[in-house]
Amino acid sequence: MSIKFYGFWRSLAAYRVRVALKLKGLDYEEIPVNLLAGDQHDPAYLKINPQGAVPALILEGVAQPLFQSMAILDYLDHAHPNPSLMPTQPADRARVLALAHLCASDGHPLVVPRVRNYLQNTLKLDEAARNQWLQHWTLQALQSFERALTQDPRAGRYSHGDQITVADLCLASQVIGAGFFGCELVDLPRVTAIHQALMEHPAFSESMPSRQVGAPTPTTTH
Ligand SMILES: N[C@@H](CCC(=O)N[C@@H](CS)C(=O)NCC(=O)O)C(=O)O
Repeated sequence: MSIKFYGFWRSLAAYRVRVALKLKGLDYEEIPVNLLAGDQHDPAYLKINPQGAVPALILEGVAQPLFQSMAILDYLDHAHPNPSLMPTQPADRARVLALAHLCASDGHPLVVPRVRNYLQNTLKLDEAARNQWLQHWTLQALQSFERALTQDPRAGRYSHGDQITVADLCLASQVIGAGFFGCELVDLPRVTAIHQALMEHPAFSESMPSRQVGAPTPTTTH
């Protein structure tokens, strides 16, 4: 089955999908959409993802492209159930989705390029104020995640026991964002420990932005 994965090296939402594709052992071709150059607004790309964002997936045998990372993860988990990225019990599923959405629905949307551009170009916030915004909302999601981990005995080596779930994909992407925006991860021991455990898995480490096509070399700033 051929899979075309529209991503971008530094996209946090694309990272989640890249990790899932690797965890499930699926071969894919990654097609970079340069978000810094505005390629997401190209009319041809808008036919693939009407939102003008990455990720998007085109699958052989599936009539329309898939978009929105959480929807893509849900598709992949149903179409390729091994290994599963969700627990089976309803209450456990609700917990995992709650953790995932802390990052994917509440933290991440506040720092995407279109929001950063609006802060800069429309609201005319200077760089210091923009950075304060990015750090504040990125850290707030991680602090909520930390509290949720601390308050629930179901956390384990990973966010939900010893099974890698969508909560972990979202957590890892949020921690990457924290790195991009210069957040200091203090007082987040559970988040930090789980992130370290995830990075020991090749699907997570090989998906890192710095290892993708288009990423700046270590001597270049971004
Ligand atoms: N909720 C969407 C977010 C998609 C999204 O905003 N992706 C960012 C990169 S992480 C993007 O492509 N942004 C383009 C822009 O803001 O112009 C998802 O999870 O797929």
